[in-house]
Amino acid sequence: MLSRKSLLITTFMTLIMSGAVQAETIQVTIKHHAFAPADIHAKVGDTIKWVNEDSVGHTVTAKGGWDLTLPPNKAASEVVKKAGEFNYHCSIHPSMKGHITVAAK
Ligand SMILES: [Cu+2]
Repeated sequence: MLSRKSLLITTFMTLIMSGAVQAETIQVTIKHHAFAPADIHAKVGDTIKWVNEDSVGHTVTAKGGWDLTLPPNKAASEVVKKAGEFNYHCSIHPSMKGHITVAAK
């Protein structure tokens, strides 16, 4: 007979395998005026979280897409909704650039 604990584990594993816990969070750190990693791969439904570790503010700006403002030592995130290739930059420091490749689910 299954114990309560193994029943819980079985339920959890089933959830994972059924895809209910499939979406991932991908973290991009902003440090020394650069996105790291600058080039990431994600799937539709994933969350991208930018963490600003600089002492100045930055933005995550994509044409026709996101425009997130990140004050010093703050984070902001966005759920990826469509597949494709996306370039983004910081509107305060245009030399800061990032790239995201999003695969369909
Ligand atoms: Cu910046």
